[in-house]
Amino acid sequence: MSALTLWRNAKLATLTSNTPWGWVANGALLTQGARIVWAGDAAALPTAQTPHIQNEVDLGGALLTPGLVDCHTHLVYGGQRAAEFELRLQGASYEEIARAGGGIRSTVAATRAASDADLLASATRRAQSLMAEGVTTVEIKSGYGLSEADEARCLRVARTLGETLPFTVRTTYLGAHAVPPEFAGRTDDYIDAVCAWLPALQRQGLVDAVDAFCENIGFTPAQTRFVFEAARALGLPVKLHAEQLSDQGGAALAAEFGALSCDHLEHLNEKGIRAMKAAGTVAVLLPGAYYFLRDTKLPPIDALRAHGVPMAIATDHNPGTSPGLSLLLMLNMACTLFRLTPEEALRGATVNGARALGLHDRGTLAAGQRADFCVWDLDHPHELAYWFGHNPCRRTIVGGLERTV
Ligand code: DI6
Ligand code: FE
Repeated sequence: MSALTLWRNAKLATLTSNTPWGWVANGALLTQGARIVWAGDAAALPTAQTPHIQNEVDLGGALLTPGLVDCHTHLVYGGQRAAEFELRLQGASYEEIARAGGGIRSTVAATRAASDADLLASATRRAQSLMAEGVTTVEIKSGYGLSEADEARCLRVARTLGETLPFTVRTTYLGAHAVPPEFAGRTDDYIDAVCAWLPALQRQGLVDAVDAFCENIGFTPAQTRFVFEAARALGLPVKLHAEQLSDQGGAALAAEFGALSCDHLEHLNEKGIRAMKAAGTVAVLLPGAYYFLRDTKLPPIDALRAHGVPMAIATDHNPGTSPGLSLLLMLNMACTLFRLTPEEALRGATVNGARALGLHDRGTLAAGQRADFCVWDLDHPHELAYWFGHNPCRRTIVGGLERTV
């Protein structure tokens, strides 16, 4: 057996069981390379393993959790939209700005104008902010290129981030985010193009999943179905921006395609909830967008909980509706605004976030999982959802190695 590292003298929120937090008061972890080989009560450390321990790290009684997973971001884009924020403060709505050609389309223009190096540099800085708070896996969507070349460019930048920074990147193709100016008035033609670009993007290894914006200012369920059929034909999993601003029945449609997740969900109805439950689809809640749009319609949290639909929490980082880069602040907002418990919020940014990406090898502290974990300057995990504007992340271990950001 090859060398083991013992991480000892820690409090563990393993999140492995239904016991509160999967709590282990006097815990330890054994890692081998990029994997956890054992996690549990220090007194139960398997004696067969001890001769193979080559390194020992004393964590001084600190709190350990799985590495955080931000399962919904739009991290790669050019420009910013602070002027649009001011317009909204003066009374314009997000939909009005979008219909007038601003919104997503203005970021598309800025993204197309940006060089690859600029896109990579700005996305790197954003990724570093997320990582500083313990994010070890992030999903990044395209959707600000909206041409074959620019979508490929943005997805490539996202892949490059994953190759150059110490975290995992999963990429999602969101060609169906908005209609670009060259397709104005020809939405169905644009959807055909979005579907036609997909095989080449997949061949270049740029796509882990496919998403769409099913909305009155986005795409209809029928158009979304075309995109999903194209994804299914290539064996790619789907996700959906569903029921954010209106009830389009998008969640039920996505569930029909076995979607990994439906995201936003403020206007989700009972039928959608049942369909998501039956399909094993994760509900990704995005309190940053709810807050920044000053939304008042809450996602149906009680019903999601009653039906046992797994809930995830993410930043939705994007320049229009959620310019924040703190997943910990989202945990706080998930509790204050959406009334999740602190434990639901943490599970949402770890094990359920991973599940929303189709990843089952991370999100808990257990044998066989990736050795991605955070060491916090905290006594108890409920503090993760309590403090805000303060970063208690002391160390992050990714694939068994300590990272410096
Ligand atoms: N929903 C969102 O919250 C983002 N995209 C989407 O489909 C917003 C994108 C933007 O305004 O730039
Ligand atoms: Fe989004």
